[in-house]
Amino acid sequence: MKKTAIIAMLLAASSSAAFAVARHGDWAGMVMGKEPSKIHGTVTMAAGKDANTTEVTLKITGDAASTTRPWHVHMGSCAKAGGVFGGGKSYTPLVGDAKGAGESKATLAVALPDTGSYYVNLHESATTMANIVACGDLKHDK
Ligand SMILES: [Cu+2]
Repeated sequence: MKKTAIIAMLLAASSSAAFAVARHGDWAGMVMGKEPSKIHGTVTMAAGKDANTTEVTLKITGDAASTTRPWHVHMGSCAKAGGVFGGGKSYTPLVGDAKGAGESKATLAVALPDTGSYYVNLHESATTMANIVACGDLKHDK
């Protein structure tokens, strides 16, 4: 009887530890380049440190050397584009290094959403925003 209770507690402790990496309610996705781009990456969206803020982290590799890519989380999906989420001014363009890798973070002045559809996109450049070089749908960890 007692042994069973201890085992149950240990199981509960180990499963909550596994969830510590991606918290309940977080969003995450894989970013893939559109031909001919070889971009690969990840995006995560989680509650920010301050109340009613959301922190987005974008990491990519495989881009052309030393590029600057405007990017945003948008509402919708890669297949069905929508508007920018959380205000376009919150996003600082991603500056890639000589190996085509880069990282950018954005803090949005909105609470982490619990519903909806979101995706991240990387635009070719500030002057060719209509050209999307990479995209990734975000999945909700419910
Ligand atoms: Cu965008």
